[in-house]
Amino acid sequence: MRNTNQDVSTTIYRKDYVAPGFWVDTVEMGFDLDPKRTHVATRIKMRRNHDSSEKDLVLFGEDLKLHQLRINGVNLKKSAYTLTKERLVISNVPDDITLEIETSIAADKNTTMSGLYVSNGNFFTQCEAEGFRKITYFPDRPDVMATYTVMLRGDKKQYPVLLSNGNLIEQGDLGDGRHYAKWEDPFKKPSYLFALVAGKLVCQEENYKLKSGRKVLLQVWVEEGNLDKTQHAMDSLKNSIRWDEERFGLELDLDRFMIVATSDFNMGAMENKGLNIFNTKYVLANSRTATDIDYAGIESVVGHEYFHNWTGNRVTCRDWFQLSLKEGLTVFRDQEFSGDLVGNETGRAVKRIEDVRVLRQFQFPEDAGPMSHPVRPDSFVEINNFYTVTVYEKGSEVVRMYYTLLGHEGFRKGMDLYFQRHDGQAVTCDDFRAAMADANGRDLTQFERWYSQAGTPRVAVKAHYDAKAKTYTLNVQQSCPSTAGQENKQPFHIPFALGLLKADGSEFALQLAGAKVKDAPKSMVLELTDAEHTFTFTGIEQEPTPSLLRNFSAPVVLEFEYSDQQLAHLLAHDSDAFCRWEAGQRLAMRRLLKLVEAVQQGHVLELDAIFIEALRKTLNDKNLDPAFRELVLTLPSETMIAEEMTIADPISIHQARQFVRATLAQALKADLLEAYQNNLTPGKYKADAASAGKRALKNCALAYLVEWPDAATYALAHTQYQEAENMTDRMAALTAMLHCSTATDKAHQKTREQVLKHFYTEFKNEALVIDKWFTLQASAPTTDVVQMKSLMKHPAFSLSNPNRARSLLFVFCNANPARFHAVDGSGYALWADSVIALNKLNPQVAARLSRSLDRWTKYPVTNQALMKLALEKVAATKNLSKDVLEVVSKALAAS
Ligand code: B3K
Ligand code: ZN
Repeated sequence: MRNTNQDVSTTIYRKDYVAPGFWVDTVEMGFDLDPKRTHVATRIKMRRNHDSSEKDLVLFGEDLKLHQLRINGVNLKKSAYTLTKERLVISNVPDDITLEIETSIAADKNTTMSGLYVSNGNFFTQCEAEGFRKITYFPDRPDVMATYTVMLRGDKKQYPVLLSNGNLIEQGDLGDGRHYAKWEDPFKKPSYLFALVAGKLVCQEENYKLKSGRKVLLQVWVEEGNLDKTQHAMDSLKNSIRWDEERFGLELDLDRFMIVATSDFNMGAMENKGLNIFNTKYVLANSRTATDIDYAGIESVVGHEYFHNWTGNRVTCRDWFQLSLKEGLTVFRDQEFSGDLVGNETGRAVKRIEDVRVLRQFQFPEDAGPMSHPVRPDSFVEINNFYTVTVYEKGSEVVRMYYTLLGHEGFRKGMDLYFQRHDGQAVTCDDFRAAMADANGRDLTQFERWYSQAGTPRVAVKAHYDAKAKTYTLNVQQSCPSTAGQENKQPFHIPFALGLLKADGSEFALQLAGAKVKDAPKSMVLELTDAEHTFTFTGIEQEPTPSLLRNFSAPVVLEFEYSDQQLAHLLAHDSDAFCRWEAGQRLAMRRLLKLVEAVQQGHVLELDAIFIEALRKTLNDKNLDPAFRELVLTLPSETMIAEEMTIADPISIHQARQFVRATLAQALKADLLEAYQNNLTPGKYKADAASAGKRALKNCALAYLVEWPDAATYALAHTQYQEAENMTDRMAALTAMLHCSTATDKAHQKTREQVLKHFYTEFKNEALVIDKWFTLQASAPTTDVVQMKSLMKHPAFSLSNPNRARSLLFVFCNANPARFHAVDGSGYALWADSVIALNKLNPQVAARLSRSLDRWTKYPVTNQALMKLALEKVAATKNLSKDVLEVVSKALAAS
């Protein structure tokens, strides 16, 4: 690969960690806010860390104007320090110093949304991972923790609201049209948790009483006009506070907790101490503008950021390689929170299945692709590229495995010890593992491999039933494919949960040979530590159907040769909801893969009765939660099918999947209509799990029904669109009308154009709804590159707003595979041009988009060649950010 950009990026290795040369005790900052030139005066009290090998004072800084530099009151001459594009290094520094720095920032020119930036006239900051260095020179690394006092000064009219971390200790008028606010955060924190917000904002606030009786002030800040959309975020915050008290005994430590929403944000939200900054997508909701999925997303992200207050903020990461220490753990906590909040077992199971689906759809491909990395990476070029599904979602699975191995109480003991040992410290994943092990008297040495080895392990199971001896033997072998830089893998410590079903659907008591126990359980967790194990169960009167990897007890691929009958049996009876759902998915995947082959070979497509009847039974089973039935009825996505193939063929995959949908629609028409009618939710909109589950099943039925080319079912969707009283139903009807196989039929074209137009006009002032309008079209099977280009010219489209860019471009590249992978390469050309354009504006967002070609070696050779060309075009672009360069270089290295 010819790459002129290679020299600009340096790889940083975990093994090179050196403790900071200086500790910081206090930071005082003064901001004079002006979009063109914000002046920042910083006073830092520092002392030498005698245990460090770093003798110079190393400060990081980027895109800053340096005006003054003083040590202990004395101005430093230029010759006294070395200033490069990214660092300020001062030698021969005394052990105890007060460092004073004056810098200025052009926040209005900052399109990266990292550091201090302006959005819609208001100031925001984003400092994780390394944005604080765009505000002042600082030892901007997470192991340097200090207390902060912040003075904000700004124009009263432009910036009536001035917020920073911690508690407001003073505010007043400056007499010159400006005012000030002084904030003090009593807790030591790393610089990445610093935040300020200034501008025209309004808030919903509430005094809230903690379990201990202490009163705190909760605020949700938004732009004027959005106060009718903050209640759900506020409720979610209160639920989070209560949950963390009850489940983990963790109390909110500040007197005030603020959430601020902005429409310009690189990701979902940020856990700055006491001043969480959120993407509007995860704050604003009312029934008119937000769907059930949006409501659930808000609840989990509000929870996630709140839970960081302990897992991330009070105990933080020593270095960025330890990112999963806070992210994996906090995702686990938010998943548990959402599961607990539903309040019943099925609800928990539904949440679990949804989370596993995300892991498989996004993390498994990442683990098998060029960006594959361990949960605790060994190296990176740009840390922002490592806020990945591996660090977050697989990281959460790793935490969940402790939970499964140690049990509810054992896990809690481990958490308690972790906080007892490390409150106020910056620590490592090893410290967390040690707390879990020590609190439970367990040896978790081997468990470390979950942090150090990349790749998705395979667990292959073979069964043997001995009718005479009444024994059932499972031979279990684990392996892990090699990944970039890791050829040979050592066995993992895998919790492997299972049960054995009888023919009537009940379960055997599990008695392992040689270990007779009283009250043998019906479900047990085996611990796999070797490459191969054999387990024999006794007293098994008839050949059982094994229910394996219950509740998805480890992030692995399970290989077992199930017969269709066994799968249908599990789908009908398994007491483990995950395995029950999984059986349906296996039945579907098996057929989908065969059908893709049939499409490729031009054979007749057929769907068998076993599958159709199994789904009919589930659909009609009133004892099952509607939300669960919807999950079973949803076929594996096109991306999941592609991952199961050696060479993915997106167009055939799409055809095969659509064929299954249309055939099911035809065979189950009466059942689907009945499910539709039985799951209506008349009356006032309620976002609770039970109502959302009903809507999900009803709308899933509708999406199937419109697959059947029949004027009546199309009219059903149209009527639902017109009469919908909430966004969930409205959006579902619109999606059904636009995404069904018959969407190309001339017959309904006018109706479709009308509804799209109506939707736009109705919601043109609701940015988050207009994002949906773009998403709907970007993911429609009828939208090709030509239409994409015209959508990109729409006046409402903007590349510089991350939400908008994601709603159109990312969706097309990631969620419309049959069109994106068009054989002429037009999708790839659009991708390359967009990555290049975004790179100039916002490298973090550009790097995310550049991940869309990760799996390029999996496609037919003609596609591969075109994808490679597109990747090379991006790689050769002048002034390419290290963010994008790292991703495309790794992709190209996979050839
Ligand atoms: N910690 C932030 C993510 C920051 C991403 C920086 N590129 C949000 C979260 O995980 O809660
Ligand atoms: Zn997080």
